[in-house]
Amino acid sequence: PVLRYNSTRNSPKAEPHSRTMALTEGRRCASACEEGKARLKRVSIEGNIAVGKSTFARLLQSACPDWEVVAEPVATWQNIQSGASGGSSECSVSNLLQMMYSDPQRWSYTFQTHSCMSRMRTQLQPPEPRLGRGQGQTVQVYERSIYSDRYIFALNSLNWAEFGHRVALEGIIYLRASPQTCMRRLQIRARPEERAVQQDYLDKLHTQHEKWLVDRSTQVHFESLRRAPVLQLDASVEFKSDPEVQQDYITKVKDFMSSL
Ligand code: UDP
Ligand code: D5M
Ligand code: MG
Repeated sequence: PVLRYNSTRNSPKAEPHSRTMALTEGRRCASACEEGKARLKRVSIEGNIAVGKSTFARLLQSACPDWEVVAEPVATWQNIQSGASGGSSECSVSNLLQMMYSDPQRWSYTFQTHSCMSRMRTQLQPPEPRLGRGQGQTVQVYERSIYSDRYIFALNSLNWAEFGHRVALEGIIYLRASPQTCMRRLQIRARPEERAVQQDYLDKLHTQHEKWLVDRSTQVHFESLRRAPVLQLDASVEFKSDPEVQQDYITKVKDFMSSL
């Protein structure tokens, strides 16, 4: 199941914090939801590990309850259930995130395939009927996308041609911060699986983000993605605890969404 930040049918395996984010329905997303163009807008939030994507996604969902903000399914990667086999009714649970960090040579490919398929499922999921519909606009915001798997982590190449426009993005929000800031936040968050993450790994991922979303020098295989506008937000500031910055960023996202 897709993990939504304010869904009434949220998965029990959503990250604990995402489950606590039931939000007040009924508030409206003034500029974008009411004045935007009449169509589906799909945008992803991209950025390095621990830059603050989930934190920002929650803020966005609170400010725009009509939008569908979808969490990265990390909690499901930490709880992969393999079904019963050979007549046994037992079902085992594995932490694929842990396995990938502990033995990348053995598990990276499996992890890439799995994470990419789970994101694909998310992006192919039709929008939930929400308040904003009927007002002429439906907005879906994903925490990362299938393109992060491809252009940031793995350059892995599933044959996506067959999905074409069904997984297209109209825009990208790039939360940009130095890899040193991300390392500091990663340590604050202290996920056990990420204890072995080194600074140079975050440096490399930062370079990949910059090439893809700032220099735009990554060779991108999809015409629509090459043209997708990027909204850059400075995530090096402590937006989590600064309501003024939050307000400014939410306004920027709404304006960006209206422009798409
Ligand atoms: N964080 C912070 N200040 C900020 C944004 C995030 O201290 O302005 C912290 C947040 O509370 C968490 C860590 O940084 O402990 C990583 O944030 P998050 O899980 O949102 O990052 P993601 O990996 O989703 O990008
Ligand atoms: O990212 C979630 C965690 O999952 C973080 O440790 C990075 C890892 N991740 C996500 N996608 C991939 C791919 N495709 N390959 C390798 N590792 C991946 P966070 O930034 O914390 O939300
Ligand atoms: Mg996250």
